Amino acid sequence: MIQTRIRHWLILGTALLLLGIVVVAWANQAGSEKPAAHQWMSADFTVSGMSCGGCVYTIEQSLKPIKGIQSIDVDIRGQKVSTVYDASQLSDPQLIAKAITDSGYPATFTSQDPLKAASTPDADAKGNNRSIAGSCGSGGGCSCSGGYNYKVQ
Ligand SMILES: [Cu+2]
Repeated sequence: MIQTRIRHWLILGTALLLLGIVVVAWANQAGSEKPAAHQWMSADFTVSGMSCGGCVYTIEQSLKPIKGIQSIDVDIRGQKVSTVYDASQLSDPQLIAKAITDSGYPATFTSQDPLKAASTPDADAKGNNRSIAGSCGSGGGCSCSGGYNYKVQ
């Protein structure tokens, strides 16, 4: 009677152990699938009409829905927007220019370059930090100093 119960527990224990091994093996396999490699590019745009933090915010919002954009730098004084994007997700930087233009600031795509390995977001993840904080202080109640940078979440 007791021996039968012990045997039941042994069988149940063995079954659970096997199940556990199968689950762990499956999880390892699922985890080893590599995501597509990033192709980080920087692209610059000439943008007219930007004058304050509100303009920066509007442009930010217009670019957020675009998949593959990693970061945006807005240079209000220079009337320039620089972006870092992943070309494996976003093939045409003209889409960025179009989104900025559609938000009310006529934008022209000027140039793009592959990012050097040391300055890619992938490198950031390994500890190479880039500045992502917005800086302010142009006076006149404006919340920007002509430069603003943020990382797309
Ligand atoms: Cu503004």
